[in-house]
Amino acid sequence: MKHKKVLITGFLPFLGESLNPSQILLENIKRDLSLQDQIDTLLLPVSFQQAGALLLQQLKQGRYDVVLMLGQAGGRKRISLEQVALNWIETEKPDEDGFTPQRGPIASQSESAYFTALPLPQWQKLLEDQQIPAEISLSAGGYVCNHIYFQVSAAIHQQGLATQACFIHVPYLPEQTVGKATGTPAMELDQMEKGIRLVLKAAINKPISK
Ligand code: PCA
Repeated sequence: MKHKKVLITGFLPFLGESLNPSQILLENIKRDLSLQDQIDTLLLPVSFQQAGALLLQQLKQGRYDVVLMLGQAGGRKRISLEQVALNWIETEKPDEDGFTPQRGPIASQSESAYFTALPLPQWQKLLEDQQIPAEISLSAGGYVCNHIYFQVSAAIHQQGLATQACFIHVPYLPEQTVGKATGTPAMELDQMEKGIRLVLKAAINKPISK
């Protein structure tokens, strides 16, 4: 059986946080020698201008069957498998370049949205069977994560770069909730990592159908 080649991305910390769980997950997975031949990793800045450009550059260099993008969604309780990449920016918060883009479409000539073709219900079940809280989410937000998800999805559909993509948001780590409102949800790193590895394994082992 031919294995798939997967590109996994994560983000640096943003908006005053001292860490980003997606960066830690990426670094832990990168250290796993058993995955060396099947994955490439790319850490991205939380920048509207740079993140998508860096990612598209990487997609032009390698041949990837699947792109898994990881990011933090503070306030969420579960690992969120993002179904939709929306052609829209909506944020009042600046990125790490200090840039706050205006509300509006990302690419006015493109589709309004792209839906991932990856089997999110199967992935959700895979995680829930291991008692890892997971959900299918219909919005990756209006900030940098959705921005790269849309750019990658558009590149897949318009230029044939890579084959399939999915964005996965993870909650805060417990230490990030210190100083935030009581009851701010979080997930332990071990549980997050187990979940992401399950998805990664499913993405890698799925035989190439064409
Ligand atoms: N989360 C942000 C950007 C970087 C990250 O980890 C988002 O959800 O857009």
